[in-house]
Amino acid sequence: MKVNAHFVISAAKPEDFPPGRLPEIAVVGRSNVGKSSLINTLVHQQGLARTSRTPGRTRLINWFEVDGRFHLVDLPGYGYAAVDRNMRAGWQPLIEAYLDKRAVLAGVVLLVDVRRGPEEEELDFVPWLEQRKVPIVVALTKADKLPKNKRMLEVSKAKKTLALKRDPFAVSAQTGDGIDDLWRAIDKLVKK
Ligand SMILES: Nc1nc2c(ncn2[C@@H]2O[C@H](COP(=O)(O)OP(=O)(O)O)[C@@H](O)[C@H]2O)c(=O)[nH]1
Ligand SMILES: [Mg+2]
Repeated sequence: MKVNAHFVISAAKPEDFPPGRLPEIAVVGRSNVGKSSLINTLVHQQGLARTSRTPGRTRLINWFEVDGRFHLVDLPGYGYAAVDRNMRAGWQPLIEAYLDKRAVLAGVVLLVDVRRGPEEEELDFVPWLEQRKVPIVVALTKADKLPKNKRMLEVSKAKKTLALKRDPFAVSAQTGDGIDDLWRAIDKLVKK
């Protein structure tokens, strides 16, 4: 499947958010969970979203246009910097400002490291989004790090912990596992 994607703009504060021209799918998760890598793999363009071995590097929101149809939005990671620690839900004000006010937001892809499973931030985050009627798709990242049987166990554990209606996806940006299924889910959100 050929995907056309390009970088649109970055913003460090709400005043700099671009006008909402297309539906947006926001990719959210802890620093280093694999947000940028997943975006690159989804659009088959390594190096589009910058990836880093050093957690907490991306402090900006980045917009990527996909097939002239929607925007994938790479949000800053939460749960790493010391400044986050005292914040109630642990995600940063910029993320909250975006998610709370974005009229074109079609859904959130919440990423959780398959080896860590959902933690306090995600337990807060899911109901926070549900309250705002934002559709959520949960994906467990770095699935290549676990054998298939352990992955499936983590999938059902995460579903239960986060009280999800459907199974989260187990995905790997490295092997491409689960990427097609995640694409279909994103596509549905965009078309809604
Ligand atoms: N094994 C494996 N490593 C991954 C995968 N996705 C990301 N990583 C690694 O995890 C680190 C953080 O990835 P990045 O995409 O920058 O995370 P972000 O901070 O959430 O944007 C990098 O070293 C990536 O190479 C994956 O699917 N499998
Ligand atoms: Mg990143």
